[in-house]
Amino acid sequence: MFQSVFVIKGGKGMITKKQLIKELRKNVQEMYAIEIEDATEQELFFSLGTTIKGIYNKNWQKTWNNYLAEEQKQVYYFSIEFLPGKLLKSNLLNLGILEVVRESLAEFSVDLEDLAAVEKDMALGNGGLGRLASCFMDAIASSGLPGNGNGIRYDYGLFKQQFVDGYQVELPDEWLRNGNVWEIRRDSKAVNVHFGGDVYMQPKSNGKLGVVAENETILRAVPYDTGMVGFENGIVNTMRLWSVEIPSSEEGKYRSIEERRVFEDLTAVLYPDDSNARGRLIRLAQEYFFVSAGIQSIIRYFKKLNHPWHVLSEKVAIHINDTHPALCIPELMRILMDEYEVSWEQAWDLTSKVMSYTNHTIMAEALEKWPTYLMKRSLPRMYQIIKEIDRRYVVSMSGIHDAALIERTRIIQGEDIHMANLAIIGSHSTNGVAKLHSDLLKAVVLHDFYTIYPERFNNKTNGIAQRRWLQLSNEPLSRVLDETIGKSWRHEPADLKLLMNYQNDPIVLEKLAKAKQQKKEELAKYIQETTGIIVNPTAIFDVQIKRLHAYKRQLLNLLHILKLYFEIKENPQASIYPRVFIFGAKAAPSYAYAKSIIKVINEVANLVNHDQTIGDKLKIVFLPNYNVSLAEKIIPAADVSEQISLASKEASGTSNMKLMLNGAITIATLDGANVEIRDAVGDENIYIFGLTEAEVYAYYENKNYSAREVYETNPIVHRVLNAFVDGSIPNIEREGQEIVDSLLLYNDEYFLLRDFDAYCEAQARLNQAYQDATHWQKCSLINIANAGTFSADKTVKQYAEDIWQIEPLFAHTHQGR
Ligand code: NBY
Repeated sequence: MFQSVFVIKGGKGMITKKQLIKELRKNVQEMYAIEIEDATEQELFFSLGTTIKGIYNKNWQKTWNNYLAEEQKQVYYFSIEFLPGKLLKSNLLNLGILEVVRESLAEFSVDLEDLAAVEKDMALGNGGLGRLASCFMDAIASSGLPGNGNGIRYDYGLFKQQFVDGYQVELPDEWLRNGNVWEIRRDSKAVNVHFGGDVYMQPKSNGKLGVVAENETILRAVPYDTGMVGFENGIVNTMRLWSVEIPSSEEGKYRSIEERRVFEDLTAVLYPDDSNARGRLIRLAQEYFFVSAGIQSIIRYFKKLNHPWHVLSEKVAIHINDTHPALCIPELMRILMDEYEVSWEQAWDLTSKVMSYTNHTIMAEALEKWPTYLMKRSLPRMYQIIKEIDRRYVVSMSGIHDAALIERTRIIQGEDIHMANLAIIGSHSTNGVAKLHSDLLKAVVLHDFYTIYPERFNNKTNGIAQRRWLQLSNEPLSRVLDETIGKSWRHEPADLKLLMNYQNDPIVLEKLAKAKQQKKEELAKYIQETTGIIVNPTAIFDVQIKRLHAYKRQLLNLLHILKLYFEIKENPQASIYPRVFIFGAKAAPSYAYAKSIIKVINEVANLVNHDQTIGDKLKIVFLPNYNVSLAEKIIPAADVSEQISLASKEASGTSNMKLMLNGAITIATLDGANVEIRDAVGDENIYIFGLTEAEVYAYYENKNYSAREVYETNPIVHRVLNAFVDGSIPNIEREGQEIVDSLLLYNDEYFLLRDFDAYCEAQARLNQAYQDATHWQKCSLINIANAGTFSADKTVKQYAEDIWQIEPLFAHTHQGR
């Protein structure tokens, strides 16, 4: 029975150069009726992708057959966003054939890097939340864990960003235009999803009450599967993304093209908002669509195993990534009750055992609420079940907890359905994404629930896939690590710790500096090619990359830059080490204030970069269209990592971990995972500044912050703010005023002015420290050495043990790697 698992092999030696070229040649011939030598890059990329897929398909089948044969418990990670980026090199690395393929292509004078660049980023996510889901997919497969992704195959991913006159312009992301070589469409696994209509109860022939639905709109959910290749372990898991189609039986039912369009376009675009939960009908329909399709396919799988229902929670775990998939809870209830006549009590018991939920934010505007009328109208059966969950919740808590507490925690309040409340009540686990964040959930945001269900709350600090964020994106550093500490870190990120033994070794420090320099030169070249700006590659590369949001305080960074600018102008002799400030950030298209900040950064860049008196001392580069692929270029070249959100607002952050792993030194507030980074590297190896979370809350409590007072009493703040409205910065009449108003008129919601001096002071220390190259390099080494603790492999193992109760495939067969 365990036989087949032994056949699974991964890693080096999987295929020889000769075999690979033979396969590739065959594919080019079959797909395009030409020879490798005559193929365009595009054709070659697709043929190579097909070849690679052919290599892992057997393992994909075997992995699946083993899960089936062993009936292993599986986790299904439901996420409305996945952000894998490009897959070619990641698949090659994980299959252990990166070098073989590189060398094979070289025989035809083809550079693997050029081919890899042909692939379009798969950008079906906004930012941290979506990228985390993809790091987890990589880590789950690489840890040999039985886990699958479930999401939406958007026709258009996150918009492409361009700057026109310094303004953000959004263009559609046509990532599927040339086809997607990695996906497999599975018509045989398509399911129907029902919307709207009238739902009521009626006695069935067996006398029991049954649910009858009339006038529903029925849509077809077609799955497209992508293999998630584990790192040198022969495992290939599945990310299943659903696409909408109109079933042929329904064709005639639409009254108008407009009406049809709404449904046809259900999976057309990703909502580009990473912070505001907007109550849009289509968004709700998207949520239900992938939830219902996913749960149906899970139940179909479970039925195959032929077990009684009470075994469900021993075979299946369902993870709800933020509240967007929270309808998993009523949908599983519906299927169990309506389709299989399971009692409410048993269905509820199973549902809460199966479900778990991660919260990614404390920002009130991001907490999802749906108007009851919308739920009632578009998903009437969901509404009925949610109402009943809510009713039973209130009844079960009465007499145990006081009425006010129950009112504050129930699901339906006034005209709204609170999705986080549904997710917490209907699951057995709620976790935050960094220690501080999880503590704040317990103490503040979800405190009421914590008093009711203390045992459900736990922390799972985020992690990153070091395969993509170090092995793939930073080959020079990876080589230095191999030479210095051996290669075990490639499988076991914790082994990066071995580097600590070399913190005083001048040769190693020198090698690390060289590796960094190489990546800085590559980035400098890219900057010149894409923006025309010439930067000095020996300057400090100071990086802030993340979505544009007021709480992340890109504006604080800009205030400091302006301070430096004025200082240099006044005193060209000032001892400021040359610095390049690099930004990458998209603003939600509807987020006007964030867009104003982009405009202002671009105008300041324009002013400073063209100022002859400044020269090389200060350059500002806002790279357009920040995405996974651009992150892979920027992060390895960074000297400084800006993590300057207002304490308590950033749930975790993950770019902080990626930058640290690549030897950047962090300047940060004690927010999110920055706190744990500080604990890992020690106070001497990070620049911490600003209000703590407790001080921020004290201000809220005492309501005694006055931004205007800072402005009136701090001459530098005065000077810098005036520049926004006195014409010193050209072309920002409207935006400059808007920003000054937000700071002075509306009292600076995110305490930029309060933290300004502390930030500048930390920046000055950093500037000083950089000039002692050995000291800086040692600090950088210590950051790299301690970054292993933020590995996604470690994080998903914690989820697997504490929340999902799943085991690696190899644990079952007692087969080590
Ligand atoms: O999740 C991010 C957090 O801001 C970041 O601190 C954390 O590291 C990361 C992973 O845990 N949250 C995030 O990316 N959120 C979204 O993208 C998002 C998207 C949509 C909506 C809300 C948030 N929405 O309301 O529709």
